[in-house]
Amino acid sequence: MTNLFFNQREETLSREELKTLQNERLIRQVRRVAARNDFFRKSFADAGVDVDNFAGLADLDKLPFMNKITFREQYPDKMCCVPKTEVREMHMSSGTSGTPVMMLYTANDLDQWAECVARCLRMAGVAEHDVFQITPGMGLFNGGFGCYHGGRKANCFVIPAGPGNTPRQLKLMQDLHTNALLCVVSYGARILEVMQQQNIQLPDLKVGIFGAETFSDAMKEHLRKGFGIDVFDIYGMTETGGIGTLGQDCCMHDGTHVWEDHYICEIIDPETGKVLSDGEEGELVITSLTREAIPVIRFRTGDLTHIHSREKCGCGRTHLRLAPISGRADDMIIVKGVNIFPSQIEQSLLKIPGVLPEYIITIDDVAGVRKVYVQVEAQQNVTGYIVSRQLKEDLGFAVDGDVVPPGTLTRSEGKAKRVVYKRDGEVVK
Ligand code: DLL
Repeated sequence: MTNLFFNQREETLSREELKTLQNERLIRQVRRVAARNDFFRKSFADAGVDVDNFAGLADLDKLPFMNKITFREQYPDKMCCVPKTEVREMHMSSGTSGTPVMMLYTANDLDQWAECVARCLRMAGVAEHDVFQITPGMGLFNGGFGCYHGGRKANCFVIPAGPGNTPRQLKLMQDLHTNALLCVVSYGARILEVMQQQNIQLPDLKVGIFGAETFSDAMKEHLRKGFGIDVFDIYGMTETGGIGTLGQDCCMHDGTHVWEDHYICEIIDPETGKVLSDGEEGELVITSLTREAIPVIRFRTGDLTHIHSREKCGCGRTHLRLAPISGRADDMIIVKGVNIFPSQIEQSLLKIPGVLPEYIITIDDVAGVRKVYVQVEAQQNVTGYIVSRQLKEDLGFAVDGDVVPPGTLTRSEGKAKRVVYKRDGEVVK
């Protein structure tokens, strides 16, 4: 267990200091975006916000929400709050509707991003000069470049491997003595699988940092045991500036520390928009305090979680901790009145000895009746009956389980698509 800091002073500010800083920065940000951008000015005016007399944290709940649709409507740069000459980089997520979400960065935004990622690296025990292998794509997806900027800032030796070619990935890890590996969760599972098949030893690997997908405890355990390393859960999204901007868990593994000097977290009831108390599960809403080009003000992330603690952590950090993301509001599957998330199915499957973390969930509405079918890879000792029984026990309704041999399902190098929706047997989304 190694607990390092990248910016000890900021990471350990007292709650009072954090609150004062957030208040000042929030007032400045609200005034700045209203002065510089028509979209923000109009949306504040429509909500009746008096920007000149905006009181900061006390008035936070008066500000209107924004969401992914806002980004799509304002594509590509209608929310930009700086002159074009100040924009240095862009990233974008393709999303599901086909209209991309675009994020622009000034030089200061890139530096802020790098700082957030560098804090995450140190928090995971990645020291200066450690060898840091980056497997998310080095392109429009924020995952690759965010690690690159952060790894440079943290003075690591960076390997910008990008995704795919798993045997070469493992060879690089052996030849260059990789100490820390960062992957989209499902690609981490793929690297582990090939490592085990080829009986490769990685004695220098000490840390694995994974994210971009819901990350069940069972999957964390699978990667921790399989690689024999400490496993961390890194969080962030295109709209807040990318990977690591919303923090990560520390060596105590007791929640995700969100960098509160840069972001305000609220949890709301996704139905009513009401702000919930700590501990209550709801949708995470984020306000970015220091981003210049495209800040978010009360951005509804769609991610479901709760505030786990605002107490000082055993690692010394004071920034609040979120529970791991349980799912996205739009990923929730309702079957016979029961709400479940794909991560619960994963958690249940991985309890069965011999099951591999490769599965497809099919939701088929047959003549108006919803049926759930799970296909999972497993060793010979596991049968469809065993899978169905475990799922029934954990989820409370009947699920058709089907076991296929290891290596049957297509492996993912980026975010895995694990749920298929059908209507009367035809794929719908
Ligand atoms: O996925 C950023 C990222 C890259 C994070 C690599 C971690 C590692 P987007 O493509 O914009 O950005 O997707 C953001 O992914 O709203 C969550 O639903 C999900 N997500 C990201 N990290 C986690 C995590 C990147 N640690 C969306 N746990 C978010 C659960 C996550 N879900």
